[in-house]
Amino acid sequence: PQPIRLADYTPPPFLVEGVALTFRLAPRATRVTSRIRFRRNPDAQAQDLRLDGEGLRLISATIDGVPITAQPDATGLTLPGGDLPDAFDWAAEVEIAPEENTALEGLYMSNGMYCTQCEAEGFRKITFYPDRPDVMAPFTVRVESELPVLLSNGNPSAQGDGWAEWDDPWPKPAYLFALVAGDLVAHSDAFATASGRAVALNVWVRPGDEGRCAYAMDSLKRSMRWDEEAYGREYDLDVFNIVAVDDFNMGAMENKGLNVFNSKYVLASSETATDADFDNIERIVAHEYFHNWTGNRITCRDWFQLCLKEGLTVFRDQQFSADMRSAAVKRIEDVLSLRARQFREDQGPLAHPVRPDSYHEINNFYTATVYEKGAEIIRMLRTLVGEDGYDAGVRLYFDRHDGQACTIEDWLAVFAEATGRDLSQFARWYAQAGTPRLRVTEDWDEGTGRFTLTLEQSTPPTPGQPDKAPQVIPVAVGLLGPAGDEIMATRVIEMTDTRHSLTIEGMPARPVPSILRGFSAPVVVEHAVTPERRAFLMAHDTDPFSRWEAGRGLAREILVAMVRDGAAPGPDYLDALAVTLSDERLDPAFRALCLRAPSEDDIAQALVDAGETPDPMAIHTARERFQRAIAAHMDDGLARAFIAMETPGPYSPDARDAGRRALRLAALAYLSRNDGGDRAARLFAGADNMTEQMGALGALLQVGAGQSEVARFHRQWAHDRLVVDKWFAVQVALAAPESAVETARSLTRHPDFDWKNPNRFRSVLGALATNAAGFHAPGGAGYALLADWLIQLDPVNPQTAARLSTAFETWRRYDPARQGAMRAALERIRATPDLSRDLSEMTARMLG
Ligand code: HT7
Ligand code: ZN
Repeated sequence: PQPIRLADYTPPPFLVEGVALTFRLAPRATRVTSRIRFRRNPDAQAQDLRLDGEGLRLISATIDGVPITAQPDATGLTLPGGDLPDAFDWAAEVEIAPEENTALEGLYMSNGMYCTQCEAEGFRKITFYPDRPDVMAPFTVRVESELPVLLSNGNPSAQGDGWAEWDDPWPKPAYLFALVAGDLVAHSDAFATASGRAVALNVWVRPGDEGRCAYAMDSLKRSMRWDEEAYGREYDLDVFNIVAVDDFNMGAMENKGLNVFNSKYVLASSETATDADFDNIERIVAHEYFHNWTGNRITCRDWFQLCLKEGLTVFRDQQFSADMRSAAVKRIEDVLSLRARQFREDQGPLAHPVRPDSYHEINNFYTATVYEKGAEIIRMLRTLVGEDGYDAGVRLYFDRHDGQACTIEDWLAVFAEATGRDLSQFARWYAQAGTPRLRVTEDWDEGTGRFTLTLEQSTPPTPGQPDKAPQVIPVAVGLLGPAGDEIMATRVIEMTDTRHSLTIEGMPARPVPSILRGFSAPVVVEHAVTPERRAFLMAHDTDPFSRWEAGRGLAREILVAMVRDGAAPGPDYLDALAVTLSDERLDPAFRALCLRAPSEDDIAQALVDAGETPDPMAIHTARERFQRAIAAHMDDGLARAFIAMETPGPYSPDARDAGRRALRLAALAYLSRNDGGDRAARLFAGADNMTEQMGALGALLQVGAGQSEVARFHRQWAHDRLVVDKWFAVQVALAAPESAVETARSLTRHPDFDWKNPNRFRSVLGALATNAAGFHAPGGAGYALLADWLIQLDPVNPQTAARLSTAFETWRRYDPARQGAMRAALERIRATPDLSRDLSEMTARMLG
């Protein structure tokens, strides 16, 4: 099949002036009637009207009351343009079977509740419609069902026994349509907007879960206020509903006025959710809420422009979290995630531009590149145009494009206009895949006191893009004096050419540069720096990100050396880490991040960068020795931190207490290597919150203990689906390399393993892929197990299967035996009869 190409975009031949839908809900035979008012688009060349429709049983269809003669094919219905009046009413009735919908796209059922997921192309599984984001229309919806709660987009307009009607006045694309019907209860609240309008807020959950909604609600209210204050954006309906669903392919969905969430990102209590869960809930509630303006009021012209809404909304949720918590810690966490997910993607066969130019299945492009690199582009743009320029550009964007379906060109044009800058070179960030490399060299002339910093950029080839042009790279640089004092405050070098030099005259002594402060661009810095220099920056850099980065770089180098020749970490590093651990001026959350060893995947990537073939087992062993060396060297300091970071009083998910717990549990993980898990066993036995219970369990499993705690944990939490997900995941993720595959295999036979539930599937098979040494254990059993399960899942839920197939994206990194086994697994998947478009595209791209 031919891919869909950005270059082939044409405007819709007909626009929609209004849509009225009626749903008569029944698990196997839901009737959907649609009345759609079409009008010919004056900006389009005359064309046939394509109505998308998949898996629909057409019962009747008329145009202005006259039955149509056209017959649907497997993907929709074409109405010949020449036969159509300039404006007409379409009326149709179709039948669908939500209970049989296991793919969780369109209208489906989860625990007796009806819900929808229409992004990207799920609406076509509900009724015939031009299912493309540039067709925006106001919708009214009538839902008929015996279930007590009947929800759709917009404001409630009328309701009676067994029915409810909803009216969404804001024109929207079909991917933002939503309907929910179920036996639900609400945790309710209210919000007064800046202009004084009252908004009713509800978080809808299954009965029994209403006590676990407070944090999501609080996050929602803080998000609403923040968007008013930071971006001047008010909410625009009388009601905002959030619904928690157990069976969900991703995190959450920003349907207009009716956000649908994976229950994992709504439900939280101190007993059942970890600090990380609370953090995610805050972030994701904010993200979906922010989409109301960046995505819903202004949407994407086509799916190639996905980063227009996603990159911007991720950037906005990052700003929000930075304001709610520690900005420095948030930045480090975002960079860790970017490197782990996006850099990895960018360096392999799945690399693609932030705005791709072709696809087979758009669901495969909800990637770290579109989301996270997309957010980094917005951050760079803000750095380049300045805060005021950014605010002016954003204001113009909302003023000019409200109610429209836009492109990246529209987005960049408002900044060019508001600031007078030429952003044509900057636009390359959207078009070129790959992570730029920034080579840094220094020149010091003792006699004249002249210091020169030279930067050279290059971007490696990526699939379909052998040659890259230079990009605009904002490089934030500062200089420190030999005593650790800041002698040049942060300055942003705007690099536009392949090579750029900065010379500073009259320095009394050789300065120490601090490069890429705040991680000012998503690039890899190649700078040959001595360990002493890194330790110096780790102790003195005034930029917290760069300070952390210096320690991280040091740890990475030590680990690479340990993998190569079995070396041990030297006292310099260990002493510097000990100083950081006990420096009470530093935020505990920051110290916890400094204690976190680079992941096995990071070390593998560092070896690949050095032109070597990573051995996952050798990496695992080296990392374990590294952590044991830290534990042995810092036992006293770790023990002190473990005690000092106790959080007295009732559990609070706030950043301060969460940071203390993060440091306490990081210390515990090291201490367990010294005490065999005694402290962890005691903490597990007495923990009154899930953060400490899970932290203690993880610490035990990491040292090969904890089997009785595993059993106890399951007995305690067998009734709680989200906690049981954690129970599955932790055992697989932290299993010893030799037993990880068997652990995963035996858990797939556990009676609680409900493989059709995406969270549960991910908790075993997704966790296996995160256990690098276990997944890559010699013999290829991990690859075979994952391939078997992806083949089984694909016909049931292709989207989730395709997403998890990315575990294979690094296959070319490894030795011939592993490469052969991974390749064989991918080929076996590819050869499976009737493979979905999702998984076919992924395997084809990975195999190259
Ligand atoms: N815009 C949404 C992306 C999405 C999605 C969400 C849930 C299930 C399937 C999905 N397909 C695409 C989520 C977001 O970025 O906010
Ligand atoms: Zn989003």
